[in-house]
Amino acid sequence: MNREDFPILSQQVHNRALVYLDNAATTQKPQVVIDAIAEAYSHWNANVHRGVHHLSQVATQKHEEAREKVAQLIHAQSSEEIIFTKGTTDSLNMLARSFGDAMLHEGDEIIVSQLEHHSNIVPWQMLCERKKATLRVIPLREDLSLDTEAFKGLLSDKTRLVSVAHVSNVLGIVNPIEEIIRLAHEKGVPVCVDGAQSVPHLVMDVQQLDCDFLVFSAHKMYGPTGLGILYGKKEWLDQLPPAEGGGEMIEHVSFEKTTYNVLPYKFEAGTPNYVGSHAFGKAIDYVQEIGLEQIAEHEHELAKYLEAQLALLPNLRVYAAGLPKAGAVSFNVYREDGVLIHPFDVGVLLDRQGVAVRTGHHCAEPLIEYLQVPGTVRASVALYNTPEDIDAFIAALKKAIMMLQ
Ligand code: C6P
Repeated sequence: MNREDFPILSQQVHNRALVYLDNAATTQKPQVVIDAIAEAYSHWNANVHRGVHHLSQVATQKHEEAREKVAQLIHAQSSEEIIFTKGTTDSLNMLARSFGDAMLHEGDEIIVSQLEHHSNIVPWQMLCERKKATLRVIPLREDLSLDTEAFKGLLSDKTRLVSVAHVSNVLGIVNPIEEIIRLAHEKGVPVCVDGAQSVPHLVMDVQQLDCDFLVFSAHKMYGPTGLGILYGKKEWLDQLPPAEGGGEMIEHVSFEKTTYNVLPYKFEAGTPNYVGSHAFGKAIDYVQEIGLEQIAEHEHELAKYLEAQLALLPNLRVYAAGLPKAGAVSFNVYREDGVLIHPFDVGVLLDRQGVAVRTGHHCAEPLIEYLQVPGTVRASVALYNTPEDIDAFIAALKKAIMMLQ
């Protein structure tokens, strides 16, 4: 699917055609996105929301058009609900700071799950330390799905927020986020969805999902690095304080009293990444032209094929086998004598054959510890991957396993 639009993919790595299966870490960029960055700096670079001059007006218009595109992408009610950040991690830290300052008190609780990325653990942990609050953790069932019965038991009148990944970056599984949101809302608790691994692979509708917050990164969806989104329902964003102070986020400043700007600018201190937002807008146009549903279907078929091919190999464990997945599959291989082959060794031998995968703890140490392994090998797909990529990966993996016996 449109592989030729991505110039980086036509290169060789270690004299082999590149097979890029590390898309959950970051996706490659189509030429339209690369061109958008060059175009911005070549033709209309100027600071936004500050100048009456022509270039500043053009830059402001492009930045705000991109915000509209993001709002449409996730079906937000209005672009006021779209805050540009530096990435998922920044969005979560901002929310922890803003929500935490306003809403959390000693003895309160925040719920995350066992399979979260560090970015959806550490900011809440730091907040809990500041506020003398407690972090609660949704456990996993034996099949590695979230234990929603246990989640019901964790929800209490002390719970202030639930923050859970929609799709696990390690396991690739799609969590029962609708059920989590429904159960939390029954208790009047808001939910933040970490969409870093879901927005690129699923059709996202925040109004239908009814999540209170959604965070994701542009770079995992064919956009530039250094740009992310914090979506929040307007009624929440209106009542939350800004997380950071500076230019852009103010209405009026004096030493006696500063008043804040309207949404979404209240949460955007300093010069924003307007070149990044413009380029992300082009990435959104690009995926919408292909069709988000078609992309989701293509990736679903690829991930299914990948899992089925892995299942044919002996002495290999696919994690969360058979559960609904979006984008990523994690596994480990064992020697014939039952000893685990270190995922780094597998990763290095795959790289030598031109295949890029991620190995290690994937910034989700609590999950890896729970699995009682040093890490996993993770292959993750994007719209430009093909069944031939999977075949090349499996052939390279077979060779690697043979060498590591
Ligand atoms: N996961 C991976 O290889 P940033 O780095 O801010 O763009 O995204 C952080 C993040 C948060 N939540 C989830 C579910 C994620 O997958 C990630 C990023 C990459 O799995 C890089 S560690």
